[in-house]
Amino acid sequence: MKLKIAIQKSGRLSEDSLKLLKECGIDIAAGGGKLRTEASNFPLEAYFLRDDDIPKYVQDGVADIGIVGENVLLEQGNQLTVVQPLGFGKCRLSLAVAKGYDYQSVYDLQGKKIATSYPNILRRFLQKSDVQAHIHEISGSVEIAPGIGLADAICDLVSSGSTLFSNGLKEVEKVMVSEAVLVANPLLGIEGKKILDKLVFRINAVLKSRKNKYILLNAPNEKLESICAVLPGMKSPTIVPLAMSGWSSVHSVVQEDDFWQIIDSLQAAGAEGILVVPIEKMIV
Ligand code: PRT
Ligand code: ZN
Repeated sequence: MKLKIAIQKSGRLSEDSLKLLKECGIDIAAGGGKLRTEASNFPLEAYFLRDDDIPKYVQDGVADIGIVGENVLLEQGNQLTVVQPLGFGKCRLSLAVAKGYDYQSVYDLQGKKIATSYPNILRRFLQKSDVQAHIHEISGSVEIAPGIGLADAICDLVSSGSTLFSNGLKEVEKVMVSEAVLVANPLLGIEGKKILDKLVFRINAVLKSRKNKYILLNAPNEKLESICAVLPGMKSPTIVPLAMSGWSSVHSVVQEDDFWQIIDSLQAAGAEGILVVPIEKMIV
């Protein structure tokens, strides 16, 4: 059996989805307008689809699993299992109004016209906020709606904010945050689940490695204790003596989030010759 995965054919999630699979050691020859292709070295068959179609294909069992933005999932309301977030395709769904608009609170949207491609998510947000507004559903170029008099506000995806900025808009409410997630058909059979578990194991190893760095440094032996106090390591740091007596090399793994703070503390504790290296896979 082969597990069937639905991936966005061409768009913001395509490259990162294929890159993730490649880093999991799965070779998929995409491109050339192909709709379907098989991995050469893993029991996986990829279907290339529009992102909006992915939840339905997985729901209907045409594909077993898929990679799609949480925004699309929530908008469509499918009953899929979210297996795990994938750390890319990060964005937020936000409300925005003209820059000059004196916006105070969500109640300023009462009775206003809001253009969006996400009517269901927006409707729920407005209901929760106890605001009645007119939702005008459009499928693309939402950001131009206020400028051409089609709407007073928009509700659209934002990542860098430059689209809003260049259209004279400002972000005023964050409706949801989103990233790409791996979804699965809840009725996936035992054999399919086994392949999925294998895939998830590899994905976790890749995602963990992206969040961590391998660090090597030299230190005089009398400073080792204070240096090790800063470095957690996977179990504890590795210490190897240097050829020069009285000195050691310390190896450890640090999280990207704490990275600069740890470097500062290490230098203060007497570390020298600090090297930081990317980790390719991390199995813990
Ligand atoms: O053809 P298909 O239907 O497959 O693709 P699509 O055009 O519908 O989707 P696509 O490729 O644009 O986006 C796919 C997914 O990427 C979305 O569903 C989100 O989960 C995720 N994503 C992440 C984004 C963005 N960031 C994003 N910035 N999707 C869209 N945008 C758009 C946004 O709509 C706006 O037009 O980018 C513009 C804003 O970007 P900034 O950087 O200027 O703020
Ligand atoms: Zn789409």
